Amino acid sequence: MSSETAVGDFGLIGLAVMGQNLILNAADHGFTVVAFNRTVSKVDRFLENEAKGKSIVGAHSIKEFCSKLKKPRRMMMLVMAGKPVDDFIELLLNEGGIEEGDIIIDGGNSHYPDTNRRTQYLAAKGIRFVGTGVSGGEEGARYGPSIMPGGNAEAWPYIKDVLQGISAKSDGEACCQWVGDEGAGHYVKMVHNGIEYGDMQLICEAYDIMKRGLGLSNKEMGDIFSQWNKGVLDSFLIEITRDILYFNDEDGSPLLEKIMDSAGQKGTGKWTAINALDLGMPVTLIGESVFSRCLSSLKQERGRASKLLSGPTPNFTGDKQKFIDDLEQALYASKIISYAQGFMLMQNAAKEYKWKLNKPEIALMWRGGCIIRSVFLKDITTAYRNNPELENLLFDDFFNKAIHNAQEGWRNVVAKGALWGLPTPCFSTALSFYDGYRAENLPANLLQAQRDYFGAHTFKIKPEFANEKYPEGKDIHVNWTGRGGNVSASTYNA
Ligand code: NBP
Repeated sequence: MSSETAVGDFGLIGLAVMGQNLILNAADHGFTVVAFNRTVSKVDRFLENEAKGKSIVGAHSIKEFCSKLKKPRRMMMLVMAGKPVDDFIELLLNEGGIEEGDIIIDGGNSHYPDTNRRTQYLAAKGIRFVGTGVSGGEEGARYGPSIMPGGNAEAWPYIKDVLQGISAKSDGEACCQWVGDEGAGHYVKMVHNGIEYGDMQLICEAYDIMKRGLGLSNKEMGDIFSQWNKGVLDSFLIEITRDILYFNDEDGSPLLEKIMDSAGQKGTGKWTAINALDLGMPVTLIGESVFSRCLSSLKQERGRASKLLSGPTPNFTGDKQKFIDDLEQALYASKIISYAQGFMLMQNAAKEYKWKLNKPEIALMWRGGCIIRSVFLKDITTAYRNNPELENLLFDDFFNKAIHNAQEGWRNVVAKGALWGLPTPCFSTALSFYDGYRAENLPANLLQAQRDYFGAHTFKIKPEFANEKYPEGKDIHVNWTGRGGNVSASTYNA
């Protein structure tokens, strides 16, 4: 095909909900987009309908797709994560005729180790690979998602105009910045999704307490979420929860109460929790939010357990409005903990994987376009802009004060949940983390003693008790019973 046909500024493979909307978004921003899809009939359907009259051209083969793109080619895939991404890479290499310097962007929810592998594989062939998180669902893709690109940094100057052009803006700043090397973009998107799991579960716990603990109607709960959306909790997820609570079915009753209480998941929350375990980071809130979905999915078994296992019945007395204010504080404080944990994880991953992550920019990228967008992320951006080396979000003055002020209400809610027999896994784990994190002394001394008692796993002595018998910094084993030997196990941490 002649070079006159190379009209495309940007190519997109994958015409499902995300791909189609991102193409329309890019066309609105003045880019000529070339569209392709595995099932080619979808290309024509798209061109005849949504894409009609726009600067969008179709391709019916991968060769045609590549030939219609200006060089260096800028191509994005929005296909199901996993094998389809590898298959398309091979097609582009073997049949598309892509060349050195061309750029392939994977915008799907790929697992970051796959992105590490693909970046290296393609770099060896002179192809620049970028793995980017895209968040915001259908509407975000159409009008401005949060975009988190990472991978081969050489690609960034060539794709910055397109990605920042189509991304959401927050206070005039693009919610799209270069995240870091290899799988860093997909890693940050994974943590974003984990945090999204946590935010959603926290809201569900507040709903449960209002419904079963306070006996509020859906309209009353909708009014409360509407109120909360004007304060510190102002966010997309609080806003849609308000709308869901107000939504009535045709028979006039709330649709929400007809929906099966068994949650699904597509894996990104689980990946975050597994990675936190691998890195030894106490990201407890995301972990609990994943387990909460698992527990909910045991619907049949829970039905049987509800008839066999006893517990208290919620019985609220006192000032309802005061308790609702406490609940708002519990949600706010737990959310602060969740984000603090998420940033602890990313900070550690950056160290472990030797990425240079830009924390203020990450918070900025999440401020608009994505599912966890909120006013609160502006405060996180400010905290990290004030001090990019901030050891922990909780050490920032603003958040330190915020969590201090929220404590009384937070503790009251967790205590009432326990007394009423209502589960609050994320409120509770957030509070336990907070109390553990701020404790200079934890009972891990006993744990170490137990480990040494039964397995000769050794312990270290507190510096103030060090002496000749118990030297400071050394691995010590004691013969606790007089029966064991003096040989200790080798010391390593898994
Ligand atoms: P889907 O995740 O439903 O994927 C559909 C696309 O993948 C279609 O183009 C389909 O082609 C293609 N595909 C499949 Br399925 N199997 C294939 C295979 N074996 N080989 C080649 N192509 C294959 O689409 P989506 O919901 O638009 O999401 C796209 C990506 O963006 C995913 O990775 C998703 O996780 C991520 N994401 C989605 C959202 C969201 O809100 N939906 C948000 C953020 C990120 P076909 O038409 O021929 O079947």
